Amino acid sequence: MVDVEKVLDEAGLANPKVREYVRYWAELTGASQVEVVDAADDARLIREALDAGELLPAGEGRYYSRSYHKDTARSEERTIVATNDPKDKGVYNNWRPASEMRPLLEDKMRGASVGKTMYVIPYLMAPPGNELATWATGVQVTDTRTVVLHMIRMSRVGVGYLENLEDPDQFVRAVHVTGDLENHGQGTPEDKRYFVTVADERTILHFGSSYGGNALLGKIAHGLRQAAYDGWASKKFLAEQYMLIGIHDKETGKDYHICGGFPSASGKTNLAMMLAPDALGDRYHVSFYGDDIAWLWVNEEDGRLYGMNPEYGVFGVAKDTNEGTNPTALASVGEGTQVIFTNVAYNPDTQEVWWEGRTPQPPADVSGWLDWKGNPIADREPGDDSPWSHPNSRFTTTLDNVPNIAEDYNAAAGVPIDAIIFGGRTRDREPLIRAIHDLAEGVYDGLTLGAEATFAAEGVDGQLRYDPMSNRPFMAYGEGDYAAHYLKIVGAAKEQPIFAHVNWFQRDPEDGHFLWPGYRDNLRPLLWLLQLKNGEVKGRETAVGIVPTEDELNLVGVDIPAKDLETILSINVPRWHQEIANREEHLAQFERLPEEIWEAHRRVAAALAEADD
Ligand code: OXD
Ligand code: MN
Repeated sequence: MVDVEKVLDEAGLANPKVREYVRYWAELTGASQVEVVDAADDARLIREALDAGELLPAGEGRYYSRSYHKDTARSEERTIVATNDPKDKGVYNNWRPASEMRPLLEDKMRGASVGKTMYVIPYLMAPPGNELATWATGVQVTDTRTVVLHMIRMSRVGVGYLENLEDPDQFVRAVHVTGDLENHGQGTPEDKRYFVTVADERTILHFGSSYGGNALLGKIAHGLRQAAYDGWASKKFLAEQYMLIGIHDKETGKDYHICGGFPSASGKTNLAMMLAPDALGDRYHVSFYGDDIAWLWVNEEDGRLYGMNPEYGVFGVAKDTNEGTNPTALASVGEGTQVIFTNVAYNPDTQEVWWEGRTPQPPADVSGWLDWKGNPIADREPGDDSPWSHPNSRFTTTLDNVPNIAEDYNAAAGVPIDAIIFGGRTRDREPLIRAIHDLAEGVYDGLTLGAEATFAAEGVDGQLRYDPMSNRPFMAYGEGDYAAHYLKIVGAAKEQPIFAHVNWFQRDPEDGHFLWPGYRDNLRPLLWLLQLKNGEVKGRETAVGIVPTEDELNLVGVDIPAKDLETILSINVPRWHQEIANREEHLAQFERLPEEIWEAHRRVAAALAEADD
C-alpha cells in the first residue's frame, strides 16, 4: 500500500481537496506508487523514459516515441460530455447522464494501475496571474510517464500553481488511466475506451489511450471542453479551438491581434507560425501566441475583447512540415529543444527522424530506417509505398522554442483582439477573404464552418462536413446555447472585433492548381482586413461580405496571374445557392438557436437571391 500522505507531504501539496482527490484515485486504481510532478523534474523523467525504452534519442536534446499502433488519434465516437442536466445535450457533444458515466468509468479504472506509478500533475492552463486562472487550474493523475513529459511541454506544471486558490476546491480533476492498450478492442464493437468530461462536476475521466489528444487532459479536455462549459456556466468567457497571432506594423508602431478557427487540415498551425513574406518583412513582424486554443473575455477596464493561449506548447502535426510550409515549426524542434516526436519514421543508427512532406522524397539510403510501427523500410516488399510515418504523427515542443514567439505571450493580461477569422478548405466557393458585417453574421459564419468532404467516405463531393466554430469535437453543451453565449460575450465588447472568412485553397477548375500561393502570403489578406477595420480601405460589397478590390490587396513581391486574382476575389453565386440550402438544414438541428442567427442567415440568403438577378 502506497503511503500517499507521505508523498503529498514531501511534495508540499497541502490543499486538502487535492489530497483527498489523489488519495481516492490512488486507492481506486490500485497504483503501486504515487509521484507528484513538477516541470523541474523533466530531465530526470526523460532519463527514466530513455532507460525504460519509452523514449529513444533523436539527436541532441530531441526524443522519439512510438505509440501502440491502434492508439494514434482522437476518437470522437468514444468522447462524451456528461452532465446532470439533459438540457445540456447538443447535436455534437455525445451527451450522457453523469450518473451513468461516473460509475462506468470508475469500474473501468478500478485496479487498472496495479504495478504502475500514478503521477500527479498540478497544472495551469493560462499565463500565470491571468484573470481566468481560477478556471485554468487542474490536477491530472496519469499512469503513463510519456504523458507526463508531454504535459510538461503543453502546460505549466508545478505544485506552486495550486497555491493561492481562493476556493481550495476550484481545480479540475483530470483522471487519466491508459490501462492495457493491447486489450481495449479499439474500433470494434467491444471498444473499452471512454473519454468523458463530467462538465458540471469539473471532472475528466479518460480511459484507454495514451495518445496526446486523448491523454493530455489539460489541453483538449480541460482547455476546450471543460473550459467551454465553465465559460458558459460562469457567463464570463469563451474557450475556442483558435490560433492567435500578433502583427506589428513597424511604420505606425501599432500592434494587432488576430485569432481564428479552422477545421483540421485547413492550415491553422502553419498560419499561426507564419512569418511575414520577404517583401513585407521590413514593415511587418508576425508573432506567434498559439496554434490551437484561445480563451476570450471582455476586460472590464477598457471594455475590449481579450484573448490568451492557455497552452504552453505546440502539439503539431508533423506531416508536410518543411522549410517552405512552416520554417518556424522546424526551428522549434531543432537540437536542444527537448522536443518529443511521436510516430514519425526513425533511424536508430543515425538518430534521425523523417515524415512525409519533410523533404520531397524519403531518404534515398534506407539503411537503418524504421517506419512508425518500427518495421525496417529495407524489408518492405517492392511496390509497398505505405507511409513511413503515421499521418497524425506529431511533434511536441514548448512555446519558448518558437523563434517568433510573442514577447508578451506569458503576460497575465492577455492581448486585445482586433479580428476573428474562420477558414475552411474550399475548392471553389469561398473567396480569399470576405469581411463580415457584424457579430451575428460572424457567429453565423462560424456555425456554418466546414471542411470539404473528401472523395472517400465522408460525404458528397464538394459538400461541407460542418464543423461549427471548428469546435465540433469539443462542443460541451447545446449549439443554440453556445451561439447565444458567444453573442453575449463578444457583444459586450465596446470595440467590436472585425470578423472574416478566409480561404487559401481555391483551385483552378480546369487544371486544379491552387490560385493563391498561401503560407507567408496569407498575411496580405489579413493586412487588408485590419485596414478595412481602420477605415483605410473600403473593399467591394458582395452578397456574402466585403472582398478586397484588386488594388487594395498588397501584392508587392507576389506573382499571381490576373485571371486567378479575379477568381479569388469574386463570389460564385450558383455554388453559394447550393450551400445556403444545406445550411438551413444544418442550423435547424440546433435547439434554441438565437433569432439573430436565423436573421443573419435570411439576410445572406436574400442578398444572394438578389445577386442572381
Ligand atoms: C487536435 C489537436 O486534435 O489539436 O485538434 O491535436
Ligand atoms: Mn486542435
